[in-house]
Amino acid sequence: MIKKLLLGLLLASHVVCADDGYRLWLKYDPLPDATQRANYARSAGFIAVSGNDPVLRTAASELQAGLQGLLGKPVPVIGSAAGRTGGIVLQVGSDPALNREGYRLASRGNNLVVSANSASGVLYGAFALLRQVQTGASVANLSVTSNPKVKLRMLNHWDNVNGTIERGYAGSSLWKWYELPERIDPRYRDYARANASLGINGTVVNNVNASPRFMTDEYIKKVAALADVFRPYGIRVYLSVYFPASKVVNGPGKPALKSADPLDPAVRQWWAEKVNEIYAQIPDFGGFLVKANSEGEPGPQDYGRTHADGANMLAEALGTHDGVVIWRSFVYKPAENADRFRAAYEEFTPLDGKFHPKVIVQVKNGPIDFQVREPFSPLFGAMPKTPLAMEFQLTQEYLGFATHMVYEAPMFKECLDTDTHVKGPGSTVAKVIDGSLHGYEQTAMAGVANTGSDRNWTGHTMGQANWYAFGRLAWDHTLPSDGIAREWVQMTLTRQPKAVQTITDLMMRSREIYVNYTNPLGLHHIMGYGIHYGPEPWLDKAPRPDWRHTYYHRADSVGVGFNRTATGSNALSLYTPQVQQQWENPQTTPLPYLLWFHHVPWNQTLSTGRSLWDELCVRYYTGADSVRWMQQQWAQMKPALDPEQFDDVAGRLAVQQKEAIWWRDACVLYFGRFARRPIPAPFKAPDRSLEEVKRIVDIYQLR
Ligand code: BDP
Repeated sequence: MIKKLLLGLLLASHVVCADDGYRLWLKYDPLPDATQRANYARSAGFIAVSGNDPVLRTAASELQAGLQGLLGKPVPVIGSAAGRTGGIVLQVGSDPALNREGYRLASRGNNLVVSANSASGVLYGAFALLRQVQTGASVANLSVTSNPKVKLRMLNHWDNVNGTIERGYAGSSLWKWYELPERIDPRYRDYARANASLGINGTVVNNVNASPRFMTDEYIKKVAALADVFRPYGIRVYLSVYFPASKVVNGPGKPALKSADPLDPAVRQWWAEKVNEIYAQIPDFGGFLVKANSEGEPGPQDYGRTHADGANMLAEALGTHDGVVIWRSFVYKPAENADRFRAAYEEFTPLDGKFHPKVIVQVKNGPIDFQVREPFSPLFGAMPKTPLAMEFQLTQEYLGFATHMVYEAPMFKECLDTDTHVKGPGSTVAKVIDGSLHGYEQTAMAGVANTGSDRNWTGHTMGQANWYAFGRLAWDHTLPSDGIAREWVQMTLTRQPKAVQTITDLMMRSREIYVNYTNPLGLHHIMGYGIHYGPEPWLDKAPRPDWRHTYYHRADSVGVGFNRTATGSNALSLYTPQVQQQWENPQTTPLPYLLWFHHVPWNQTLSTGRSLWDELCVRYYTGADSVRWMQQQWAQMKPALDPEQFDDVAGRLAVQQKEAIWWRDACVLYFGRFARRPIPAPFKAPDRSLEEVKRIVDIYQLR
């Protein structure tokens, strides 16, 4: 009786208690339906696990905590299932159907068996089983096998020593460097749990614009303390490297060098010793991430060497340690008439085949820089002898920070599912990344993290879905975006079927809506200078030509857009003929990519039957109007949601609505000066002038 009463109270408190979002998708509140709880409970009488492997122990304790919460009853962890039925058995074995981290969930007799070829595999299986229960899926006659398609599934934190996060919008860094290694914030463990639940197995803890401090003994100790927390969750730490660290970091017991030339034996020796120092403290250290000769960061080219020379030097320094060098391809040189689109391709393709086997080249999804929509980077498919990793950005640097709701999975999938045609039809970007196209040994996918010290981790509640979706897609890029969204909503926000459907729909449309009111038809790089927030298409002064926004949209009295065909920069020629064919003719280029490749006359009729100018206006206006629709949809969800989570999103949507109009007005007023055409009916011209809108940007950026 008392037990029933307590459970009742627990269930009731779940409905009225405000949820601050801290628990992410690992809430484990009791399932509301008693029959369902009883059904699951019949298969969860115990959790059997033998041995003391820390990762296996984590699997058991996570499963225990999760099931106890969801089923509202204790689930004992025991050493062996011998002679017992009606429970869950965790097992490491040797299963030819599984790779190193894959798992199998199977009903065997009256038990549920979670098996894998490694303890990490069992951990991922345990979380998969929890997900079944969290989303109300049946566990009867269970038969699931799942293998990760990519080996290194990692977050990249752009976190600085002083606690700030480059492009972070959810508070300050999670890592309290000033307290480490002595004090371990409990949040580090919760961070690891969340990642492990998705199969993320690596984390680069510091900014790619790296401080040399991370190569000092003092910081290696701090990083080692984090690694100790993450290890039982199957997560390895990596460090971003300041390439000339050998010139600034002393000791232990020796002064810094005069050089960072990767071919200088003293420099090579310095790195070999540094690597040994790191591995002495972090035996499972994952390796290095490097941004070199890019945006002012130093690199091997400062010594007349190539990216391959630099990367290979670090790879050789890793020696026999089990680590990798992840070298970023995000580079571009200042050159007045060049097209930044071509830069990475031109620097990296000549180096194909020249990299050490421990090197992976990490490529941003598009050729420019995490814009709201980009064609896939032409490097994908063009470096068959070099493992290429995908770099996605979860933090919404160009997608409205933590204010605008943009569910990113469809954007990630759009890139992954695109056909490069390099080895005939079906040569998708995903197949380049997962190694199946070129037989890469190393495979990796990275997401630039959107986490921070905000209580709900990501600022915008809905931002959690981007972390979630990235992890799920890094595990299996064939998962559908809507399925991932649905899962996340059920685990995080509500289990009410109608609300799950409505919110999933909202999420699925959110990115296209954002594209429409900011950069429709393939416009790109017209956001606020430096801050990368709000509209600033008029920007025509900046230290580099390719930081000016007029460089990207090229609006004039004839039309708008960047001609990247043979009559322009010819960046299109970097793709296979089949891809070129899709994008070379302005009459047939799919509208989302039109202005990426063509300078299109304002009066040209598009496939929609409207002129370019009219179509642009339709997109800006309907895009902004759609945010009202999002607000309305969200408002209707109130009864199904926790009040704090409801309010958080409702408030941010209100700002988004105001700012969608800001974007719309700025862009139609600015481009309208070139097009010299009226805003088409039924839309009304903005009731403010371009000068007024420009002032908003100035105030916003405090310039
Ligand atoms: C740009 C960001 C900048 C990063 C850079 C990078 O604005 O802060 O350092 O990407 O990826 O988009 O290195």
